[in-house]
Amino acid sequence: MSANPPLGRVERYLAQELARGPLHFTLIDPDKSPGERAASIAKGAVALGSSAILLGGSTGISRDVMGRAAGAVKASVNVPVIIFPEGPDSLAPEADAVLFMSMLNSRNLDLVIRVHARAAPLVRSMGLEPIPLGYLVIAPGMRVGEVGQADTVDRDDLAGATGYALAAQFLGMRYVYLEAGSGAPEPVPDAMVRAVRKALTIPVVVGGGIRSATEAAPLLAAGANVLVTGSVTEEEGLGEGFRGVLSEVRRARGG
Ligand code: 1GP
Repeated sequence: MSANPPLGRVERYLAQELARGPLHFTLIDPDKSPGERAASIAKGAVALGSSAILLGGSTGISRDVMGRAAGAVKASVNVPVIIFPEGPDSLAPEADAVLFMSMLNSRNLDLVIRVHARAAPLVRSMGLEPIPLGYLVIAPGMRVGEVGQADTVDRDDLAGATGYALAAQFLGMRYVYLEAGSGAPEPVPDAMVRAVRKALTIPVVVGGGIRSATEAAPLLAAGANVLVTGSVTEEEGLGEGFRGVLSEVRRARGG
C-alpha cells in the first residue's frame, strides 16, 4: 500500500496541460451523436484546441452505444476519452477514464455514494481510470438538477458554493465541477467561479450554458480551469459559437 498512489495517465496529462493554462472539454452525447458522428465532432473539436472528449449526457445510454462512440472517438483523436457517467450501465471499457463524480448537493444518496459503490468494481475491471470529482449543481440546474434531486445552490450564494467545493477538496477529490445544467440560459455566475477558485487549490471545471465567446471570457477571467460545452456543438456543430469559446480558451493559454 502507498499513501499517495500515483496519478493515472489521463490525470497526469491533464495536470501537465492545466499547468499551461485553462482547458476546454467537448461533451458529446452518444445517443444524439452515435459512433462515427461522435468521432467527426471530436476530430473538429480537437483541431480547434479542445483537450479532452467527454462522452455522456442523456439518461439511459447503453454500454453498447457508449462503447461504439468511445471506440470511434479514440480511433480519430489523440486526447483522452472520458465518460461523463449517468450510472454504471453506461460505462464502457473502450474509454480511457471516467469522471468518478459525487453529486455533492443531491438529496438522493444513490448519487452521492451508493451508485459509486456498485460502479467501483466495474470501473476497475474495465480498466477505466477514475478521476475523483465533486459535482455541484448551481441554479437553475436544468434537467440534471431535477433528475439528480439537487438542492441547487442559489446563484448568489457564493459562500454556499465555496463551502461545498472546499469540502470536496478536503475529502480528497481532485476536481470540482460547477454545473449550471445543460442548456442553462446563463452559465454559473463568474463571481461564484472567482470565489471558488480563490478558496481552492484543485482545478475548477465549469459547464452548462456556455455557447459563445461572450459567456466563456468572463468565466476564464474569473479563473475557471476547464470549460465544458455540450449543447453548442449538438445544435450548431463547429460553428461560430463553439469557435468563439475555443478562441477565448486559446487566448487565455497565451496562444
Ligand atoms: C452539461 O455542463 C455540461 O453537463 C454542458 O452544458 O450542454 O449547456 O453546454 P451545455
